[in-house]
Amino acid sequence: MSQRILLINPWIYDFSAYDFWMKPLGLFYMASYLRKNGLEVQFIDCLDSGVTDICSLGEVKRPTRKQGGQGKFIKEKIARPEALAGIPKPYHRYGIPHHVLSKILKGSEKPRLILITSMMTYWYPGVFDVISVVKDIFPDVQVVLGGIYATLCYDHARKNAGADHVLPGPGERHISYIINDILGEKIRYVPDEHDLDQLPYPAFDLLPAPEQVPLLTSRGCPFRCPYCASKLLSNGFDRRAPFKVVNEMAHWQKILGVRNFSFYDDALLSNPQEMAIPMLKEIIRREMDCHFHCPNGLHLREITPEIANLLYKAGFKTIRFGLETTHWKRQQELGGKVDNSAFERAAAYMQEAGYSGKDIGVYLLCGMPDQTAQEIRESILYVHSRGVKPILAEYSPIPGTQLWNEARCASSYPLAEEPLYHNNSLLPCASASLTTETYQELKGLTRQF
Ligand code: B12
Repeated sequence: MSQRILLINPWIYDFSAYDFWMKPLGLFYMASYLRKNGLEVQFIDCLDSGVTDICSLGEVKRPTRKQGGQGKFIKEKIARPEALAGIPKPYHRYGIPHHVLSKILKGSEKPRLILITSMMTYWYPGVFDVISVVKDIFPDVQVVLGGIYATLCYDHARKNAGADHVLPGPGERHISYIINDILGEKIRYVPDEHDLDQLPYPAFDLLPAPEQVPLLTSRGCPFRCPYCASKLLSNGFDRRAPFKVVNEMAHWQKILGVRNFSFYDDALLSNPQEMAIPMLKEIIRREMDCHFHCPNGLHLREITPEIANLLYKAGFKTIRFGLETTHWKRQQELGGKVDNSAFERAAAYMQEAGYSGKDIGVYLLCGMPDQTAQEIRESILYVHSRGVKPILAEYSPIPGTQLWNEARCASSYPLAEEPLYHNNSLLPCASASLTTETYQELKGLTRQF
């Protein structure tokens, strides 16, 4: 048996999926802690989009990719799980073909341990399938499952995943257990999950041909939005030193030649004197010549003319703001982070800084319990009227969040029994006025921009 630890990013099984700068950042952090402890690692990316020679191993069509690290995944139509049998929409496996994973595993030496990550709670079938493939090929190698699904649906994962260990929460907490107790090795390095500047860089060198790499300037979030699971995933709000974040960008630019970076932070702009302003000034001072993408949404209340100008000059290309709704009452219910005047100011400052309206996407929640189609329509029209682009963010109910009980009552699906029903494309908590037809009409309205 080799001394290698195998890390796997599993398939996505869903009705639709698109690669918006997606990378398994948590798994790459785990890989770097294992290396710091003297262990060898191997990485298999089931979501490889065919940019590497994985494509040549199977008879797969190369998916269309866009410059900068986004694009389509390889996909194959598969049967819907029984719980979704009544949904008349095609269902797919996104990522490398099934037989390609088996082929790669069969061609690999038996690893000492296998670590698998997980993302959306409703993507668990892809995780389970990977576990069953690895168990078929390496029946006596222990499998450890972690990540977001494993944390938010711990009992479900323990009962059904087929993993030997399910470790919820930040992986930093489990490194000693993995190394001492599972591998029986002596631990040399224990990461401190709150001291982010001391953590080794995620092991992105394991990516064969990265188009982009994700960055985290912080863990956790200072806000407590009732629909969000952030505090269940990492409590508190820890930040790195802004200069060290820029050092990391320069490192990847030099080592991997990447010029595109995506931010995965929950609150990148919060308290901007502390992070955004010094970081942006440093990017500009060093003339980094990179492109930055913020698919996860920025807090528009923090936008001032100075920040808008810095974002533009630093090369922030993909701007997404979280507005949620333009209805005052719901804005208050969702924590009062933003109001329409803050949105109007931010939209104007960004356009004055040089952004065109189509560069600025504004996320609007859609399908919240009790949310009428009319509220969503008015929000879309309001965003349009300020010359920027509305984007619907379909609500996904998450166990343990403040809204969970309300979501369960509002839904006709048994959300607590079956995580597949958390799927945002089912609009599982939509009110009666948000029918499939109305939703399609609203989607069309967003595109009329
Ligand atoms: C960045 C992000 C995205 C990115 C993609 C990220 C990716 N990796 O692919 C983008 C912007 C594309 C995205 C999209 C969406 N997202 Co999102 N996203 C996040 C976010 C903010 C960060 C995830 C992350 O990478 N964190 C950083 C890494 C370091 O943390 P991590 O992966 O959790 O890893 C740690 C641990 O989990 C653990 N770990 C991880 N792997 C392993 C493995 C082992 C073996 C072990 C032991 C430990 C371990 O250790 C790691 C280090 O501590 C989370 C919220 C959050 N705070 O986590 C939401 C979150 C996951 N997203 C969510 C949602 C709702 C969505 C959308 C549906 C939003 C929408 N309405 O459109 C879409 C769906 C995308 C789709 N259908 O294609 C929900 C989850 C919903 C659910 N039911 O599961 C979350 C939790 C936010 C929320 N609302 O609460 N998202």
